[in-house]
Amino acid sequence: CDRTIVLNNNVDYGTRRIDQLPRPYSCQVTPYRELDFSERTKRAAQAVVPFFLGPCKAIFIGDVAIGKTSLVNRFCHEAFDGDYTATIGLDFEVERFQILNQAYTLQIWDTAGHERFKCIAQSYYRNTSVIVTVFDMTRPESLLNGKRWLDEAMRLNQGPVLKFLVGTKKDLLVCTAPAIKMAYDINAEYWPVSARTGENVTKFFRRLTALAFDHGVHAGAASDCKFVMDIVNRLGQRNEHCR
Ligand SMILES: Nc1nc2c(ncn2[C@@H]2O[C@H](COP(=O)(O)OP(=O)(O)OP(=O)(O)O)[C@@H](O)[C@H]2O)c(=O)[nH]1
Ligand SMILES: [Mg+2]
Repeated sequence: CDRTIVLNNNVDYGTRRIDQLPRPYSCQVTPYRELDFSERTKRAAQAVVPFFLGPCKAIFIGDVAIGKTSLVNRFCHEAFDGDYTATIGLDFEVERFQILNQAYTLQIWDTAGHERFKCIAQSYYRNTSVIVTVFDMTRPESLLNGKRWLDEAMRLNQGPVLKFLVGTKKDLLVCTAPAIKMAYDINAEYWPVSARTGENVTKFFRRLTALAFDHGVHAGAASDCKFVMDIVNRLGQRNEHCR
């Protein structure tokens, strides 16, 4: 049903249901230009037997104290804390979505930005579907460092990954032009967000998850990929016969 559920902790679980591919922040600053879920994804989602797509692993990387944990907490718990508590090594959250009526799990790997924890955090970089490079819009050096964080994460991932560049602290907004240029350079989709006000946070996570779902089905990256593809092919054949 389309009912929006607001639980005591204020999380709007209605936002975990996705029926259409959410839009990017700007159509100009994204390498992902599709306007809707692919036909293959839609067909697979309509199958009588629900399919199982493995969880999406999304890692959040970037300098220390730029707002990675705050961004995750705003989405997962509708909470914001003005005080800074460094992440030790890595934090982990799981969010369950319903996309085109299919269950889909987003794993959020929130890494520590502190050099001291780099080895621990990097050991979790592998086998990721989504890399979110985060920077602080009020600290230009964190944008430049973002490229280095991304290169390191890409080095440990051979398969295709979705890339996002997220600028935090939009409520303290400064110029976004360098970030847009960087997003082009690294071929990532750009999102400016504020964990303090919540601006763009839910939109960003919905977009990330829906794109990962679409690409997951499309690339046949499902853990039981053959099963999904069988359904897709069978449906395709049935449609051919119907014509
Ligand atoms: N004004 C404002 N402050 C923010 C925002 N997001 C985070 N902060 C503040 O920035 C500081 C650092 O936030 P964290 O989310 O802990 O940063 P982090 O990137 O997780 O830091 P590490 O875990 O050490 O890597 C905290 O004091 C937050 O309150 C935002 O959107 N607006
Ligand atoms: Mg943190």
